[in-house]
Amino acid sequence: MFNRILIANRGEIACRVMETARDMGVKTVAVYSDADALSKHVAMADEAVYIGGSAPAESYLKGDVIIAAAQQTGAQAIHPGYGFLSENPDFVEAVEKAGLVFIGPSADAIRKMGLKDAAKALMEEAGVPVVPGYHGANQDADFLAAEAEKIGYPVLIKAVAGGGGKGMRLVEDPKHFADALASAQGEATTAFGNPDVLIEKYIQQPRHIEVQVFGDGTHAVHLFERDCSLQRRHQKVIEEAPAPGMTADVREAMGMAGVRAAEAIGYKGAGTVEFIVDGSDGLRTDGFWFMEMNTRLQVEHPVTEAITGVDLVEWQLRVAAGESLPARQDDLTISGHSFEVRLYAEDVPKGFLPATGTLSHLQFPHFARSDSGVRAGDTISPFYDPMIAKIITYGPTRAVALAKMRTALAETEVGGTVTNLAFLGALCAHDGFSAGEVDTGLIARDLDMLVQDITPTPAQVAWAGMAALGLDGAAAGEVGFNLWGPLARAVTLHHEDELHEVKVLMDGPNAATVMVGTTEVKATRIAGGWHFDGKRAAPVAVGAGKVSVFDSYGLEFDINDPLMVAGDAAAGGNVISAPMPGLVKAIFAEAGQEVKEGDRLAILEAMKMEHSLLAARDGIVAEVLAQAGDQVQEGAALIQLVEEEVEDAA
Ligand code: MV4
Repeated sequence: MFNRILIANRGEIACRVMETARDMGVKTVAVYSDADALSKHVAMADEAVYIGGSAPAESYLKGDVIIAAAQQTGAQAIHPGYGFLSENPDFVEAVEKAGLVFIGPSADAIRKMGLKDAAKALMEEAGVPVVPGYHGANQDADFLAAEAEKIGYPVLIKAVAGGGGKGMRLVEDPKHFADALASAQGEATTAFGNPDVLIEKYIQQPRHIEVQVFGDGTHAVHLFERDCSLQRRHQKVIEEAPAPGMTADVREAMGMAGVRAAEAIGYKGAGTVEFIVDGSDGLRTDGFWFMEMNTRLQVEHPVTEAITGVDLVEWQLRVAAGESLPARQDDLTISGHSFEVRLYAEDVPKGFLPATGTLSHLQFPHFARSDSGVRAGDTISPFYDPMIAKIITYGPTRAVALAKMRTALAETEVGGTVTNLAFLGALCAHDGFSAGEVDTGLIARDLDMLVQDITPTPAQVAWAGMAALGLDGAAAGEVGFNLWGPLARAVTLHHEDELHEVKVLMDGPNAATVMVGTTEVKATRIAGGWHFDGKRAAPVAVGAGKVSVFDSYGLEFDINDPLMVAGDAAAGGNVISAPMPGLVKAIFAEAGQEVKEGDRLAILEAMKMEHSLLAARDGIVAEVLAQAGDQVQEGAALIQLVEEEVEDAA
């Protein structure tokens, strides 16, 4: 076994790998970027090496810098995690050339699965079912149209270099084929620099079922299937194992197809063979087809671990260190059922917009596995995937595992950012999903029902207001006698574009009258804890200008700080500041320049989007305080305007 490995990744997967390495007595080396200097994966590692700037291209994608870090710390092997360099064959070759072990497949195996058309041809040869279609070299439009006729409509045009649905076109009628082909080729050229496409029979009501495989470079075993049909725009939301409705013979057929796929390319390590499955009429041994192979450990591997009892990272380390496969196929069995949800910092009602924030509070469920790369106090930055945690439950049956997930989600508390918790809760309570009716269209079909704008109740707003004012002290006397009396205290809270005016009048140490707008709410303290309508108030957390009430899967309020508002008003729009942390992409102003209200003065890139920053008034630029390429914090002043004379200034 290795003495020391380097983990070329960050976040939850870096932490996940380190946990197993630690259990196996293997020392760990973390690498980190500027944004991650204080992060959990750095704290967990035995040592950590700084590798560059926050943008992935400046750090986690720098293969040469990472290899140098491994050599400098005496690491013998590199675990790539998922994403970043995990499926980059050039990186694998560079690692091996440096005399290190890549914990994963060979460069050759990765390349063989990299191009969809070549991979499909190879799989067909290996006896793995592939979707009926054309995946050859002839890209002539008339030829492809003739192939589409042979396959039979509806057909799907896919980019050979594609993935995640990019460059994909559904054609239901031959008269639309030529246009769809041209548009798919155009998108493929822009996205991948390769216009080539393949044509497939379109599978109606598809399910996504994947087989976990594990190879030693020659032989492979499978660790059964996962169902990842619950997706939104090709992003997995909930995964489970085993697949609902799976039968012994379909499982055997899919498992063996996965093994043939892995052995055909001499696969070493953990991999996943994805199948598209016709879900229109139960599962059939002739109703699944190879889609692609992911040549890495996947995000959703914990559900397989739960039902097989195998630690897949332990297997990865053992096989990479030269041991033979830890189990034979006949030794592997499954029992029970497992679910995984992906908890994200995102604004679901705003179209699942990625969110950022400092986690003022973080509590994971007591009776579930939580894989996370963040702790309370950590920041979800705009540079990386905003996943907060994966929550995994296990039970003897699907119904029990799902009920445990509902409880686990209700127990989860995240303060300091909005999350998709309520969305996950709604999914886990969805009747069709509960009944095991999973398909890739479920979320889109029922989106309105799953995404509900949560309107906080007056009691919840009152409680948030009390917390914002520091009047939520649990112990009697904490509030202080000076605070209760005839004087009302007021605060304004924002929740999803709604403003809430809250006035709190302390009627005594154990009673308060709270006005939420024009609604009166009574709060009483019983045995030290505040109650509304006889019900104990939910936990709250206050921090960084926000109040989080851990009720209804978490309500996030922004505190409208009267000092800040006063400051803004006094500034009279003198300063253009960053509304969130991000990267300055461009500045369109220079000192002395005249600007008009609404002029675009800068572009800030944050949360995978560009935000235009506009002049709040007419004026003259006094000073430019940032330049393109700067990483800035929330609130950082970027452009200063010349002070305006304020008429009513004292
Ligand atoms: C398909 C399909 C139907 N028929 N291929 C979407 C992403 C890419 N990896 C494959 N995808 C699909 N390929 C044929 N021949 C439907 C999809 C598809 C899908 C597949 C898996 C999981 C979610 C999906 C959502 C929409 C479409």
